[in-house]
Amino acid sequence: MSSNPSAATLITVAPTGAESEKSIVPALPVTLDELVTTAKECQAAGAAVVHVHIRDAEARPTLDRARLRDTVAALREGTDLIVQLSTGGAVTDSFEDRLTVLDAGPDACSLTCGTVNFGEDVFHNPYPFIRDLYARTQELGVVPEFELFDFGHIATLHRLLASLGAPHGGHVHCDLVMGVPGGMAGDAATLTQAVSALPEGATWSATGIGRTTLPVMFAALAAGGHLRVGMEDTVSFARGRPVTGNAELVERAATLAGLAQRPPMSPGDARALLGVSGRH
Ligand code: KMH
Ligand code: ZN
Repeated sequence: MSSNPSAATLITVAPTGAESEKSIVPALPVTLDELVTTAKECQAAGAAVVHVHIRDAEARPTLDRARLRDTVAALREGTDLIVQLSTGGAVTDSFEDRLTVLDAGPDACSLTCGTVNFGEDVFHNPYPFIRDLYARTQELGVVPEFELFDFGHIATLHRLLASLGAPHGGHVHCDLVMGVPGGMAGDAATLTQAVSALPEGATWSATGIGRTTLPVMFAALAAGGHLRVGMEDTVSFARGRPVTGNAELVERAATLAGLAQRPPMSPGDARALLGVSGRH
């Protein structure tokens, strides 16, 4: 068991994602200004990490390198948040483009540990790609967060660590992404089982997609874990009530963490926990 209950709760905000459309979800931050504004608000509300997907001028998901670099620079300029770029991108992105995300010089990146059905789509992560991406994080000094959508992904994480060793920074931090149609269920029993299978000494956060958001958040707090929230994962605040902005999702997580006597962790403490050193 690797729950390592911490005195504080690391809150990651995933403000945009690659799936929701701006025309359908007007509150979704898609421009650089919108992203930086939401990131500042989320930091003030208790977030320590921002998990970043970017959009192009037409609000479509993109992995454009110059845009990624500008985004990293703007988030650093405007916030103290740990900047974690998504290497998952959209289901349509090539492996090559997903590898080059790291060239934008983020503090951290997501690293999904296996293929998963993703609604009507497939999110492809074959082992050779996972291995190459992980090796590149080690070369470039980027701290990975291991995204685990299903139990096989946990087995792959063990395999990866056994063959390539510890991540940059020396600490293993995972994110259980629960409730994706095709991945593990978003409920307390599944969370407990997944946590018990994580590598010894790992820390973890959890996020529940859509209507599993609240059950997963309560279960994660009860089990001593950290939290990820944001409009990448849910666009409803409550039944029939759309999210008005990412900050209210962070505020709710911070309130619940406070009630659990594990208030939000500062970005500085999060850097120490995750092994994120200086900025590139
Ligand atoms: N957009 C999903 C296909 C990640 O950011 O690393 C993948 C995803 C995971 O969001
Ligand atoms: Zn993502």
